[in-house]
Amino acid sequence: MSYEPRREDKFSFGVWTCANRGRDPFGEATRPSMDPFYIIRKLGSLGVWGISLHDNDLIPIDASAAERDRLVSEFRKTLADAGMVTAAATTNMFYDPVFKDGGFTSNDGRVRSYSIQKVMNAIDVGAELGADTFIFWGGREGTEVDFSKDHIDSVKRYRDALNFLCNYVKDQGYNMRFSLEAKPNEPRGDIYFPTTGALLGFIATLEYPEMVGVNPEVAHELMANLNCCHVYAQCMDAGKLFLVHLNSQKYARYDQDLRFGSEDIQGSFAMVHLLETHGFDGAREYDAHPYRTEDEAGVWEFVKGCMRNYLILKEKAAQFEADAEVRQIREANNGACALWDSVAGGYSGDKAKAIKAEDYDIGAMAQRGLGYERLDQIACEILMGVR
Ligand code: XLS
Ligand code: MG
Repeated sequence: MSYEPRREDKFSFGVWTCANRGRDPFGEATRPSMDPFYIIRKLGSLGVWGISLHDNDLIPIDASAAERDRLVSEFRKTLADAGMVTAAATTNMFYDPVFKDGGFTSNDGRVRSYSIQKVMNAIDVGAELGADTFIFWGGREGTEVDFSKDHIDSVKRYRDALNFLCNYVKDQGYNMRFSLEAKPNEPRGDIYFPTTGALLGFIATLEYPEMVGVNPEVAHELMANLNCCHVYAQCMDAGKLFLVHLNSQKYARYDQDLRFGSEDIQGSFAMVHLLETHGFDGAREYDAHPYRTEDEAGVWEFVKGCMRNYLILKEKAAQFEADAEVRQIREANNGACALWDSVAGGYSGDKAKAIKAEDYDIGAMAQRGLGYERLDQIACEILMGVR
């Protein structure tokens, strides 16, 4: 296999990932800036299907209306020429100092209403660029000082904001859904809705829950010490996995946003295996950035590496699924049971009686080894390239 990305692979990159100049809290930028149009053309030539963008990745926060219109139409044209799509749009509600204590959850009502204005404008841009998904990552929505906000008010304000914005989308007749992204901390000491599970609970309280899903990011889940593959699975079951933000992360650190597959190969394999074996059809979006050590050539190596690693792991997932020994181990463990089938078929009093009346030899049931040492070793050997 060539591992050459094709549009059908639905790989997408945030414009900000390639535009990242390597600035960090301790050091200046190490790369010159690249304009978004150049980034799109380059990504298109590398087989990328879509891009995502924050409003201010394209339009400066103080741009005039004419400047905004010019940039949006040039962006549209560049995308069309490159044969690409806008996978998602979002709002930058974290960079400008006005958001230093949050947008929707700021204590200042004028900051909250300015946030609604900024998001509505960004939604308009997203709609003009053909995005059907709009991301909300509330990086400044949180606290360092827990006595600085009424947290119940914060939840209510977040809900009021999202309800208002869902109504705005409907009112405009846009074909657009919202995707919420969790992160436990950074840049705030604590960010509201720190995990995807917290967001799923919150979504159920919104006015239009069917319009709202999630885009869990690998590094964010690992920062919260969670298993991202399990997170994806629960979201898929709930019909809420709108897109994924892929990257890699060393254990228990800050948000490193490393090239997908560069760390935790087995965890990355598990995610690709899940997405591919269950026919996930959303964008495989990379939200990561090149090492600070890289020049422009390194940026494109980073882009190619993210997609290539995914495709290699996809091939390995298919190999794992086709492996006769893997099948044997699974079959040996998949004990059929008519009583269980009756549970899955729904409750009845008679079924309850039958299950209660059954004699379970739990000693015998517990005795058999399950072969997971072997199963994991097979996965390791496939991943290490010797099987
Ligand atoms: C930051 C987030 C951010 C969102 C989009 O940690 O991942 O990049 O995905 O605003
Ligand atoms: Mg992200």
